[in-house]
Amino acid sequence: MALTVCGVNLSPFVRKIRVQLIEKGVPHDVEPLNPFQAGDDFTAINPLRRIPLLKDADVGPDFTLPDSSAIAHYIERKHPDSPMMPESVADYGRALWLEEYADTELAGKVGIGVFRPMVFPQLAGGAPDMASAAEGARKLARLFDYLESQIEGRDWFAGDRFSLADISVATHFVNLGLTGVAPASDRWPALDDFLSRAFARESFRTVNAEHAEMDAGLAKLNVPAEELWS
Ligand SMILES: N[C@@H](CCC(=O)N[C@@H](CS)C(=O)NCC(=O)O)C(=O)O
Repeated sequence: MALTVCGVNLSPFVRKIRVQLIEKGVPHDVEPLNPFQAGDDFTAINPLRRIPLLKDADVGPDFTLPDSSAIAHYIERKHPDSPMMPESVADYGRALWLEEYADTELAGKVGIGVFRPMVFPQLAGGAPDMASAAEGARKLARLFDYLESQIEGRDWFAGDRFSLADISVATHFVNLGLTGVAPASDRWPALDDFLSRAFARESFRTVNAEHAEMDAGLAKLNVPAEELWS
């Protein structure tokens, strides 16, 4: 297949690209690449040493593209059918902004703040750092408030169809879910509904099924929502 997505399935950014490709019906391969174990040659391909990385054999055997946003918009240009970006200029801009917000703010506060202390030690055979994760989770209320304000009264974050903005936001909630944390539905009902709609899609169901067994074996954060966000 022409396109190959390199990375690991627990990465929210790798998931973002895989969900996009599944939604668009674009055939692709997935190749394991762990950025923490990659050799020195990885630095020449991506000086930031991060995943995902896209290979496109149509361009040439050495063609690689790093960064989920660069990759996502490259894919939109290369495969314009089943567009994952809204048509109207205003919604297009809004989708770009929400993608950026998710890639930076959500990624930092969810990924570094909660997912890493909970899941990384367990993957290495140790115990989760519940105290750090709880401290990280407390900081999420402000982000959930913002997302609630942006999704209230609508089905999708940008325009009236499922888009890259929705994928970019929802993918971080998959990682959050693996820690046992989810936005409380009584306080953030529109966000909770949005996540149910997004995760019911075949694309998310397909990629999430890959780590369902691992999810069941992971210890979850043992602090109730009322205490986290009182
Ligand atoms: N802005 C980048 C972020 C990618 C990123 O941070 N990926 C993580 C995995 S989820 C990574 O490769 N981390 C390796 C590291 O921090 O050394 C993108 O959108 O692709």
